[in-house]
Amino acid sequence: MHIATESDIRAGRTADVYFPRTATVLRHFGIDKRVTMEVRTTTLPGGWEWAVLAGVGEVAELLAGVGCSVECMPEGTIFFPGEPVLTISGPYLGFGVYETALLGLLCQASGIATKAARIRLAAGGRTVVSFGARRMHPALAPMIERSAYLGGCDGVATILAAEQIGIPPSGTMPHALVLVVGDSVQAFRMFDQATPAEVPRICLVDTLQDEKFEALAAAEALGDRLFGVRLDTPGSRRGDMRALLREVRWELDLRGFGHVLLMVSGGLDEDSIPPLNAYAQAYGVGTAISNAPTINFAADIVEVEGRPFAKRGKESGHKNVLRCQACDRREIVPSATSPACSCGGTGEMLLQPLLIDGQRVVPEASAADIRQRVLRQISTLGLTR
Ligand code: PCP
Repeated sequence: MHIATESDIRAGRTADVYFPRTATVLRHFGIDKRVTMEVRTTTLPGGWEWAVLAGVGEVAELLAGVGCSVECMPEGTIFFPGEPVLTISGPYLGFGVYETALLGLLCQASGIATKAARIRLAAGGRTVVSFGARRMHPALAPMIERSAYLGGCDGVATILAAEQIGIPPSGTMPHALVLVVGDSVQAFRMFDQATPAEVPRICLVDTLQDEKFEALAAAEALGDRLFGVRLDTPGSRRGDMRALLREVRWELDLRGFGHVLLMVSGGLDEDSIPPLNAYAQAYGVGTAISNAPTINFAADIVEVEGRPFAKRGKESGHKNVLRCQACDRREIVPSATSPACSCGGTGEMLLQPLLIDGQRVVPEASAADIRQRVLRQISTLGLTR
């Protein structure tokens, strides 16, 4: 397969070639200087005003044992354009070759987590399941689905990702089951009979007949055991998805199947979800999350041998982000600043030590805790899409 192994990455074999060439030049002339490198982005894709930092755990793994020190916002922190999210200090030759890899780890995971958080906001309290592993290289499925979960998805579809997160995988049934069995109701019954009891019975009701009649047939076949129906209505049949859901809801309720939830999937994104919220209780979102825009973080040297020094267009100096606990103001400050706000309130520095001389100094939080951190900030900061 066309994938790099962990040892390829650690050996610098996924680096842009100019980094190892730079190391060769510096070594040839016996130059190695202590630098501070800063990771930040000045803009976010699609006019986003905020983003979710993800990929930190993998950066810590990548740089563990490398003789550098890292300060970082905790994984799951909401950040804004211009704010440094991570700084690395140490001899350049120790970590410079990892620039490509560490940016890739942060850029993709943060883009996915941010998109998932935006979908979370669009869906309100309704269930959102990550369905997008199939759109990406399978080697990335655990990272993609973990990032989706951190951003606020309630569940993930693939087995290994769920296992690594520590939650059961979420799934309903594919069209393949109905087609191979050859009849919807028979497939619903077989699914019910042969699937472990702990799996919620959610029948896919768009394969062969109209969604309303398949939903009613599923409800009549499974009765109280039917947890929900999923509408993955093909694009060619989507006249008015909201009206279709309203009709299915009405017909189920009329016959005493009010307990059956409606799940929608297929081509959903943050703008197509809110109109469906009146009737849908769950969404499966694929491409919009797994193919989220990447966050274009840059890594720039801002200090050399303890002196502020940066390229044109970049503020020099080792920095941090001060957030005031009293007035909530955020300010980019020199890292040596005392954590006090001009309002008189106590501030906290958002970038905290992650690695000191290559040793991790804070344990990795669980995916569930990071996800809660994201959801808490979205609420306390009053973030909107
Ligand atoms: C879902 C649906 C979407 C897939 C998931 C991801 O698959 O068909 O195409 O959604 P996206 O459009 O947001 O990327 P199933 O209905 O389970 O697919 P299948 O036809 O394989 O049964």
